[in-house]
Amino acid sequence: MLKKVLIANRGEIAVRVIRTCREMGIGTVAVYSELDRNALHVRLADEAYALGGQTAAESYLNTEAILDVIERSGADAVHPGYGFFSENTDFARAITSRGVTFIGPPPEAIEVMGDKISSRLAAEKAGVQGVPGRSQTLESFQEVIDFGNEFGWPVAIKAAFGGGGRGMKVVRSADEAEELLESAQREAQSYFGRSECYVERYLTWPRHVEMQVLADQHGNTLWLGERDCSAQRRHQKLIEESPAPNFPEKIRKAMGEAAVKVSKACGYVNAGTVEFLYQDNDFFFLEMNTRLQVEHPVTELVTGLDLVEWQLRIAAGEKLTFGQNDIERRGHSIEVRINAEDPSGGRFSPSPGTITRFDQPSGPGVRLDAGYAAGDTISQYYDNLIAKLVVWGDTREKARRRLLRAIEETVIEGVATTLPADVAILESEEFVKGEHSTKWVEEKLDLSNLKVALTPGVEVGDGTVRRDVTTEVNGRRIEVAMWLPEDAGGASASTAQKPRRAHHAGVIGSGSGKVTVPMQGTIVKVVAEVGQAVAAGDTIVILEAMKMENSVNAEKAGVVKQIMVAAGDSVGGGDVVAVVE
Ligand code: MV4
Repeated sequence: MLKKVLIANRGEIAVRVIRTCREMGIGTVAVYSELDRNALHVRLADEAYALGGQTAAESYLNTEAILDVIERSGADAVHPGYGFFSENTDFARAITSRGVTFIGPPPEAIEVMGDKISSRLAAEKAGVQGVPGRSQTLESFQEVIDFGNEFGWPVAIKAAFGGGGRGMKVVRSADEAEELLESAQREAQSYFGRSECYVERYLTWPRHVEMQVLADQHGNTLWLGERDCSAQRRHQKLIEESPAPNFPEKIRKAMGEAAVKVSKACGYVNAGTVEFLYQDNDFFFLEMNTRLQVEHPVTELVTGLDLVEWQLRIAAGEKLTFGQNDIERRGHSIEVRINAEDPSGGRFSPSPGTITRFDQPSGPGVRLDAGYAAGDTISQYYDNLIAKLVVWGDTREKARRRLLRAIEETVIEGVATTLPADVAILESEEFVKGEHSTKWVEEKLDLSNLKVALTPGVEVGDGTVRRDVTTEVNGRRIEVAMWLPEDAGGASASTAQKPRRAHHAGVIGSGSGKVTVPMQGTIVKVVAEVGQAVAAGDTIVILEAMKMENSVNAEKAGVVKQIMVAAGDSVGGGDVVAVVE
């Protein structure tokens, strides 16, 4: 077995890996950036080493610094978590050439699955269908037109070396083909450094269903069950569950077997996920994620397996001790992601800051995987996932109600969170019926009136901060919210007792007619037009920064007088991108 594992990651996934290592008696080595010197993953690890730097590139992506820590700590294996080095074959090869185990798949499998055309071909070779399409690079827009005329419109143009939905274009008719192919190639070049694109039939109302697999080094590959991740917004998953609702057992089995075939076709070892689009009782291979995923706990709760434990045992060369027929799936599990984002009006703007209070939910069937505790700061430099709240229930409806109960118990102050949006989704009729698709959150779910009380501890734009206080009037306990000057300090906050109902909230901008971007990044879309009347909160442009798309919104109502940027422009923090008067 492995003796000492270095976790080349931070936040909740580093904490997750450390926990299983401790249970297995394996030593843990944390690494940290300057901002994470006292982060939760650092506090929980046996040993921790500074990488220096603040941004991901300076710290968690600094190969030399991590190789140096491997050497100094004597770690015999590295768990990459997700993101960062998890799908980086140069890193994997660099450590294995030093005799250190990479807890993940062989680099060749990562490479086959890293490129959309080669992964489509690998799936096809294994007898698993992708969305009907052409597994070749497009040479001219005429090929798009010919394909649409043969298979029907709309069609999707995708970047061969892309991912995460970026650069995908939906072509509704032949006359759009030329312009959209050019724009897809341009975007592919700028995002991924390769302009090659290919064409597929576009599915209009698909669900995202993915299949978890485990493969050992001895040729045993098993499927564990699916996760439905259809509740997404701009390719950011919000809620995941297992099993998928309204999903026939026959299809589950066929999808599981397809996932095993795809895994074997690329020589896969360790934990992996095969993604499918599911529509009209048919499923199509989309891509394979060659890492542990954020939403892995829902599979753990229905199967009773510890996926990190199996990642470690497989990496150490152990055989799977169970077969396909031994895997039981019981009940239903749902996970919500708690991000430091303000979902007011459906905008999901980043809300970095210090968590001043964090009351964690507990009770039957509740699991919280957090990367932070009260007093910790969510930095603008990293992913803003604070925690994942995961529940188990014996039916989907019981799990859903349990999750709503657990969310009510959760109190996070100091930063706004996505919990109000999670509640809106969990309470919506479509989610209750399990009829939502990948486009439902963006196109159907109305979050514009999201009823958000303001989060205690978050400055609301006029210099005041909400503080909650409990009083007693005629012997009855009453909760009172007060808006006090920001500099009145947290003293009154500390006297606050937990509200009977948690308030999950957002921040409302006040304001100026100048629309500025909060941080450095790239404009990916200009949404508003000059001359357009906008309300406070309406999106003007979309900014991509730190791998996230952020809506940049009008702070006041008026008419858009000027727009200074175009899609593709780089901007710096504080730059004025539009004027509303
Ligand atoms: C599609 C599609 C419909 N038809 N391909 C978006 C992310 C990328 N990995 C693939 N994506 C899609 N590909 C065809 N032929 C719809 C999506 C899609 C989507 C897929 C999975 C999860 C969420 C999504 C949200 C919007 C679009």
